[in-house]
Amino acid sequence: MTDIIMTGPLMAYAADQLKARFTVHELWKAEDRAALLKEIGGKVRGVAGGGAHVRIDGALFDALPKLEVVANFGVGYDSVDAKEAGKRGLIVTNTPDVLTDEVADLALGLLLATVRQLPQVDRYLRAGKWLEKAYPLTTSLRTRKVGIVGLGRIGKAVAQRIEAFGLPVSYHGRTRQADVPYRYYPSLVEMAADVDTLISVAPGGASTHHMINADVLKALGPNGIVINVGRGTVIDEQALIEALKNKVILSAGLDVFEDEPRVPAELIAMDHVVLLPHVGSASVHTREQMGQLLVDNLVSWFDGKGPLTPVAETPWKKA
Ligand code: NAP
Ligand code: 8YV
Repeated sequence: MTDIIMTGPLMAYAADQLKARFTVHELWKAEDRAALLKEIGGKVRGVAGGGAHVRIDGALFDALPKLEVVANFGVGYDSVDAKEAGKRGLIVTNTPDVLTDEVADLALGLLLATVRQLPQVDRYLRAGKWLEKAYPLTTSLRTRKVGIVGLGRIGKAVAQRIEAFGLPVSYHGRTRQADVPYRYYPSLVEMAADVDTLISVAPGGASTHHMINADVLKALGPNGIVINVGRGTVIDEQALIEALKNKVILSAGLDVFEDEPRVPAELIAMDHVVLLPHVGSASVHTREQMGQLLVDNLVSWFDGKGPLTPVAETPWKKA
């Protein structure tokens, strides 16, 4: 059987299929990872990545001279050095589309939870405070103008849902998208000045690092709400904390953070934010579909049929 490495724990649904088809080495379980890599690295041809915040980069590729393919569990693959993989002739795959609606649903849930303070209201009832008086009136989704940062697959699904809620949508990205009716802003600061609600669905990596910074938050203004379901690194977290503390913006709903799973104590101490532990795709239904796509990519590759969903940096041309 072909040898592959799993860099982190995967759900049994996917892990069991991999174990039935491949000889699987569970890297994250090894007490001495370097020793394990030294022992088995020379025969490993595939990597199933994700789940343990392990970087898959040149150092790992160096330890795996026979490596052919890296299948990432997740559509975002900022933990994989795909450019380096491309240079070495490796293939990287991810899990697009199968999670789009789930993450868009979660983004809308997080937006509503943040605007109408649903977790705070729930805590209020449980604390018996309703018996004393009604919960104070909250801000509203009505009259809000939404700017989406990163109008890709998930961003477009978020936009459709926002439209269904009757709110105007605009967006910022590197390029204007074809066939969308939403206003495009080449400048993020200019979009932030014209809206009061930012929803970020942009990927991680160097090109988006801290693109939502102090200037963007200031432009968004005191009624501003920031929702992030993309990657934590897209927001300058320290600037966000300062903006929330100083009422530069109103509130934030965050599913992703700069240094997961660590969340700054200042954010945890704030009662006017909603914080989720990166659960955008975390339903049984969607995680099984992601797991299946990861497995299918590896099986297809080792059956000689090529990858199903290669990333842009490692395109695949059928011979
Ligand atoms: P996608 O279709 O590739 O969309 C990404 C969008 O971001 C594109 O519209 C792209 O537009 C834009 N973008 C890329 N680089 C940019 C830059 N430097 N500046 C501005 N915009 C930029 O990906 P997707 O399937 O929608 O997924 C988006 C991201 O969501 C993933 O990468 C992942 O990080 C995150 N995600 C999070 C969860 C969760 O659990 N919270 C789950 C799934 C995905 P242009 O190329 O035109 O700029
Ligand atoms: C996953 C995600 O939870 O697909 C992505 O990019 O962020 C999520 O769907 C994550 O990749 C699993 O670790």
